[in-house]
Amino acid sequence: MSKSRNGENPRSVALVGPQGSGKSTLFDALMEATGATVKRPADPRNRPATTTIRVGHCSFLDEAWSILDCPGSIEFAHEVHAALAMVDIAIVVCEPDPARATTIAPLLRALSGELVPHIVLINKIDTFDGSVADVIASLQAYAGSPLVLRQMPITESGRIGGYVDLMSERAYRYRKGQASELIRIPESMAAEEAAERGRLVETLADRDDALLEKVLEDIRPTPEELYLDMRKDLLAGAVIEVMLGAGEATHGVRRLWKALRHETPTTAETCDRKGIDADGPPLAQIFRTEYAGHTGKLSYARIWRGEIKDGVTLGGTRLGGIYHFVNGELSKSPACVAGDVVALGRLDGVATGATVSPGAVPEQLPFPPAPTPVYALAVTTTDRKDDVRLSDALRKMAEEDPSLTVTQDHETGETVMHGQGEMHLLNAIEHMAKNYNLKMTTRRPSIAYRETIKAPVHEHGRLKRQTGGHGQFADVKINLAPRERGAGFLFVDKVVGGAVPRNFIPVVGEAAEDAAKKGPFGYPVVDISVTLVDGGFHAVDSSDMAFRTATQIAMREGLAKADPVLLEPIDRVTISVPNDLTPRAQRLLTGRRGQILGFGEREGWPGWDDVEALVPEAELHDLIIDLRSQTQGLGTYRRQFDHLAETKAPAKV
Ligand SMILES: Nc1nc2c(ncn2[C@@H]2O[C@H](COP(=O)(O)OP(=O)(O)O)[C@@H](O)[C@H]2O)c(=O)[nH]1
Ligand SMILES: [Mg+2]
Repeated sequence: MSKSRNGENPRSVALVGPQGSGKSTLFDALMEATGATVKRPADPRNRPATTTIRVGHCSFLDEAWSILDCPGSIEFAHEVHAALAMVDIAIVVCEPDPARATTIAPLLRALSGELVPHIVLINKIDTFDGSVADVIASLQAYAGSPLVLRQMPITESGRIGGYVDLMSERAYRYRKGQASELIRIPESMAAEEAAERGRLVETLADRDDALLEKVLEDIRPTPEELYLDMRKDLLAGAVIEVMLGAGEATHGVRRLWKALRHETPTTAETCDRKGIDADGPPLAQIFRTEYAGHTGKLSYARIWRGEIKDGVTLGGTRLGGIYHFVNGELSKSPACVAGDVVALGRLDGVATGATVSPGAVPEQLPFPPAPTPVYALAVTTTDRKDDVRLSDALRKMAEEDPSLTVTQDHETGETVMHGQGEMHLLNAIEHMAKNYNLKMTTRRPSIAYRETIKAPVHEHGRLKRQTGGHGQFADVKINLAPRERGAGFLFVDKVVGGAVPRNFIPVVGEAAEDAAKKGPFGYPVVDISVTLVDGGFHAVDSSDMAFRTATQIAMREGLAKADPVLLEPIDRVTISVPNDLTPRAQRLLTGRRGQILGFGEREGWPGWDDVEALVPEAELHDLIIDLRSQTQGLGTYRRQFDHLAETKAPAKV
């Protein structure tokens, strides 16, 4: 594509909002309105949930655009943050339901925090029969700046059939699949319309003295003055424009396009907002990585500066293809320019988030950090022969998705995937099954139980074997004693008079420590001391091997008699929720054997609480699932290992 036909740089917009609010449907409608073809799902009610950013390129009134359709589920929030770090503007697509306003609170917070200009679209207006003012009032509670209604709904026979644009003061009737029809403002609405426009003008006048003067002198501002103010305020994050629409019925889609066209910041303005120098060598930033079949690795990038031609060296690798997304297909281009969002081919070794420049190592632009994992699953192949392919697939998956990490548990031998929820991980498993032809099973990861002893014991281990000529002999007497929690393993030598020769003593120490790696319940034994107090040897038949075996015997028998107990890891867990849900969070924790430590205001989050508790790790596996289901998906938690505690839970070996 490169530059727009009118010579302007391409601009980009992200569609964000909760799952099911209609972003993907709106994406299709926006694309279709420009004449692009889109592949619509056979049944719109069965559109699969979006799990990765979908990019589309199109041209509206001779200007080039990239649209980024983002996932809605909180489990894929990292993709959303990555997209927001790239685009010129975001459209927050919401349900027309005041009760659902809380679900976009974190998003509105992130947008105002990161100063991304945004428009709120109250969607699904085709089936809405409530009050738009109520929806706005409920959203306002979570927004960082005043929401200003741009379009006033016209209700016809109980349904919203059109709108009055409050800036141009023109009225339109929606027509499915077509541009809306210009109509006269219904007379019954005149007074209400004047009041609503007055509110809009006043909000804009807050930041424009010339406009304020006109308001005071009762002079009517022109639509052009209002357009300019709206654009300026939107850019500064001082107001949030609210529009109405219905992607499915294509209501308000052209109106939205026009707003985007007038109000979306240019690449230069976005660079300015982000502190990226306008002058300098070409610059691009990778925001997503994908392994796409025969095309190989694709790095999605926003071009911030200059022009990048295919074949140049980026991040030490020769660029192997520049792709735009035209009509739902990858389309190869010889070059891309500032403003473009493209996929760059075969940039091996270039990670998601990296800033690249042809032939150079540029300063790295900030990129959203990967979120802390909240859910984990152990994964195994059903056929051991596939193990190598599994680790290769997992490495690529983790590279594609920074919010997915993989660890290898040496103690249990488990390969564990960590991520943002059940859907996130199962989605990754499904992707691997399909793209790498792997058969896998998953289960909850094992808990790292430990054991210790509660009573001191004296134990005697003796090896005496006579097999023909050369025999084996060793004799050890040890005291086993519990140590303080966290004190670890200690070996003490108290042998006197050479009962055990010096050269065998370290062997006994090592064998004792080794034997403690697996206690009577099958888990590592911690916090004990082993004191060698006495023993015996034979000048010919004693050996390292014999002393090792005798020590093992003493340890095995001694540990079993020393009142062994199982220890489970306890984590310090902090749940963050809107404070009306604090009691719920507390119940969730106490219901999981949690010991509440307290709660208080979450720092920097007015209206939110942090609830802190000590909770056994064994109870945390699906905490995030319950927490989200009880908090409309808003609750989050973090955890940290705190200590080991005795447990009555039966040992599962
Ligand atoms: N009534 C109505 N339903 C819509 C509209 N847009 C989308 N939907 C429905 O809302 C559901 C979710 O749509 P989708 O675009 O997948 O939402 P996303 O999760 O935000 O991408 C689907 O069943 C759509 O048919 C709309 O404008 N009006
Ligand atoms: Mg979607």
